[in-house]
Amino acid sequence: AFSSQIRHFSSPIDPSVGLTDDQKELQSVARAFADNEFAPFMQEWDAKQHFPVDVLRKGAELGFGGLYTREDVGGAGLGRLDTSVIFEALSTGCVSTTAYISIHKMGTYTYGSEDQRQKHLPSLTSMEKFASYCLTEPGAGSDAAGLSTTAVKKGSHYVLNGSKAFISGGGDSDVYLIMARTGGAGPKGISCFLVEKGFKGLSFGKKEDKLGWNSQPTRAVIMEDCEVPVENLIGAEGQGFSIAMKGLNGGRINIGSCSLGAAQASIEAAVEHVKVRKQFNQPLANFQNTQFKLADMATALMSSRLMIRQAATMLDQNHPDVAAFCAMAKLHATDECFKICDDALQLHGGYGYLKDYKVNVYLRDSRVHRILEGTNEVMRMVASRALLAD
Ligand code: FAD
Ligand code: 2MC
Repeated sequence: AFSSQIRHFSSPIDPSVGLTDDQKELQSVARAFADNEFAPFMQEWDAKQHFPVDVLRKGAELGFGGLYTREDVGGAGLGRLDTSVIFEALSTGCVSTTAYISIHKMGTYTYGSEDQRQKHLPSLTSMEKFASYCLTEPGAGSDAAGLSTTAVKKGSHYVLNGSKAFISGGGDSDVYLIMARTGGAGPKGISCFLVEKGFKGLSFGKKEDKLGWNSQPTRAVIMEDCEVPVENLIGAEGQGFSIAMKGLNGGRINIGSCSLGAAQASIEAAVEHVKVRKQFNQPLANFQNTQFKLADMATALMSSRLMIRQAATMLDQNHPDVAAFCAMAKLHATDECFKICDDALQLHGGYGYLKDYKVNVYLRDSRVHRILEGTNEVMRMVASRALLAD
């Protein structure tokens, strides 16, 4: 499905450096889609809190709805490094919309049976239906294994009670991958369920008003004696936390990739601005502060991209330390790229603070990447535990 002209950049922040010809091709298709379908509308979607369902479906025609899902159910069958390259390119056009595609993918990511795959995945990879990933609760954010939503088996159904907080796509999605407790306290007592919109006892909270990520809705997901057929249990009872964590390793790479795209686009915007804007009778680009700032931003983008791509490769290779690699890459890339967006805004002066300019959207959208998919403090926890393990 992927075909387009390869785009040639000539710049020290060229994101195609080191990629294979196939990956460069995927990248140029994604960047063209971002330039044509996302970028012209990003600010309007942000201002109006518009969820661009039609554009997402158009992207699914190119394979974006199931990038690393197998081809038998409509996926593109790509690897995690390929996917990272695509998410980075898409994010240059709209971080928030790209990040939703990643979360949809996490909701689609299933260790389910062949029957479950064939039943649910074709309509998710085509984005005819949308998916959400539901781990966080009001009382269990960083301490995800402390979740208290319960699932009790009664005949042919599990009955779920509890609520999930901050669910991306919540209310609009058709399918909810929900972690709930079937056993005792801690991670081993958690199971994973596929809950469909319309199931009795499933409802949603109000749409949250957010600093960024405005092109996708966020709502609480509420279960009150919600009846879920036993065939919608994903994997076996007790495997839910492991399924959730494995999904998050890839999610953390994807979110880091979205930060790379925000940083790339912010640097591109800053470079353009400082060449044109004059103060003290010369372009801002003439000042050494501007030059050194841009050099530092490019260096930070490069180190972030290398870490994200290395971790994505570790994920492709199923490396035993993959959780720590993904955590360290997410920590570094999301912190550094947020700073790059902030520096780009600073180089724009007062104009950067105006919503007419895109840099403030990249800044607001990428701020939350330091919080969700595990806060950057939790990333330090994951990395240090791996370092100190016996
Ligand atoms: P808390 O856990 O209360 O943390 C508050 C602060 O305390 C943080 O700085 C944290 O790092 C720190 N802290 C906590 N414990 C420790 C510790 N032991 N040591 C040091 N510091 C600590 N979740 C989903 O399941 N699905 C989604 O689709 C989803 N989408 C989201 C979309 C948005 C826009 C947002 C904002 C959140 C989303 N989340 C989602 C939830 C997100 O994953 C959580 O917000 C995040 O994991 C942090 O949990 P918390 O908000 O409860 O913060
Ligand atoms: N990959 C694979 N396995 C993992 C893992 C990972 N990233 N993280 C933990 N595990 C395993 C761990 O190895 C252990 O397995 P075993 O018992 O076989 O040894 C099991 O899970 C339990 O782990 P811990 O003993 O470390 O459990 P603890 O409760 O102490 O800490 C912690 C777990 C803090 C790492 C986990 O709760 C966490 O990641 N919290 C952050 C939650 C989070 O990321 N939420 C994001 C929600 S989604 C979102 O924000 C979106 C926008 C979609």
